Amino acid sequence: MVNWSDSERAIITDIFSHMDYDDIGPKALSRCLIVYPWTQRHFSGFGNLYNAEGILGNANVAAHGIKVLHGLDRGVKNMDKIVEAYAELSKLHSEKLHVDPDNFKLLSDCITIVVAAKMGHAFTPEIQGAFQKFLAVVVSALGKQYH
Ligand code: HNI
Repeated sequence: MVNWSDSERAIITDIFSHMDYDDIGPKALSRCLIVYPWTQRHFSGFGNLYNAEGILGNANVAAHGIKVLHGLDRGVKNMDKIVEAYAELSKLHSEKLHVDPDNFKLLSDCITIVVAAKMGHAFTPEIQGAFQKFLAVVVSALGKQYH
């Protein structure tokens, strides 16, 4: 089990209570698809992913980015049982979607970068540490049903 300090809990709760899902979600997913183009293979039904401009203007990518970012809410609400909270999503990504679990880390790094860009100087090392720890625990949980 992961131990969370009071300050880590407070930081995570605070970041998500101010999260602009509709802005961060699309930016993070589109960045992932542009920076790591092999991740595009899972979204062939989403329409125009031909270049960065197409990806950034793609409404399906934007909507899915919001959905994925909201997928972190269950972790925020269940910080002491994150593995259980992600069991179903892990199974879905493994058995049905066949997403390589290495890609979870890539997307989580894109989420960090976009949140950092938005927060600017307020994204202190302490906040980065708590946020990336949270994402690492979610990424690990998402990989748990792979075998
Ligand atoms: Ni992911 C569907 C959450 C990473 C490809 N994904 C979802 C859904 C959630 C979700 C929530 C919706 C499930 C449902 O409808 O029941 N995905 C997350 C989270 C992460 C993540 C929290 C990591 C932080 N997913 C990824 C990555 C890829 C990915 C890295 C591929 C590179 N996800 C998918 C695909 C779907 C999906 C594909 C189904 C899309 C659709 O609607 O067709």
